[in-house]
Amino acid sequence: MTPVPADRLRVLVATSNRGKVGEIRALLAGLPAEICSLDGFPPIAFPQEGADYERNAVGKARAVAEQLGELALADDSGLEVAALAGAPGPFSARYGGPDLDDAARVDHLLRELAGVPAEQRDARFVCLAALVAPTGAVITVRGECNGRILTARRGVGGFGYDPVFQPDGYEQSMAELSAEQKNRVSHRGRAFRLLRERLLDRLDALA
Ligand code: ITT
Repeated sequence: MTPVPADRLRVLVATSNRGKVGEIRALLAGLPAEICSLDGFPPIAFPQEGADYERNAVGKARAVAEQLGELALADDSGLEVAALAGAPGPFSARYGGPDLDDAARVDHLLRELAGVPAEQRDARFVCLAALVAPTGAVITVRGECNGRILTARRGVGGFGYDPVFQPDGYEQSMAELSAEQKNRVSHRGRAFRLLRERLLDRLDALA
């Protein structure tokens, strides 16, 4: 582990999703904090995820904070599709079955929405981010991004459901946006801009 200068915080990101780590690093760039993935740290026992984004995010971050004794950050996110009564929501990572990859989950979503007309394809991404300190202190923030589900993939950027999600106000899919454009509009971008403000307010207390 790299030693951290005394004036910098180290924050471990409690996720196994590489797409998220890259976005979170960019979103927290410039803070006096080193943002680390869990690579190279001992394995963590995470709690089972359920139907509540906040509980899931806090559970993931708390597991790392308690087991490694470090400041930990987690993101629980999901895609809520109006025509599916808000599904898959917090179960987005397991939509269609536990063994599918991102591409197969997108295929499953497109099949489920086959024949649903454009005006009924509204959806939103939700991101709940939680920062948990080894002392037990918790900060949570939430961000949302409204849009609609396309009928076919477009673009190769981002990850997960990005190729079939078109954010409101854009002609492109989320996967056709640059990383900077996605961060400006995305659920994660919105949540982490709030987290950044809250962190800056409390840096002294957390250090
Ligand atoms: P961790 O729990 O290890 O962080 P995960 O991928 O299982 O990783 P979640 O439980 O939060 O994460 O599940 C989120 C699901 O929603 C997952 O399938 C993602 O691919 C998808 N998702 C989240 N944010 C997304 C984004 O910005 N663009 C596209 N899909 C996204």
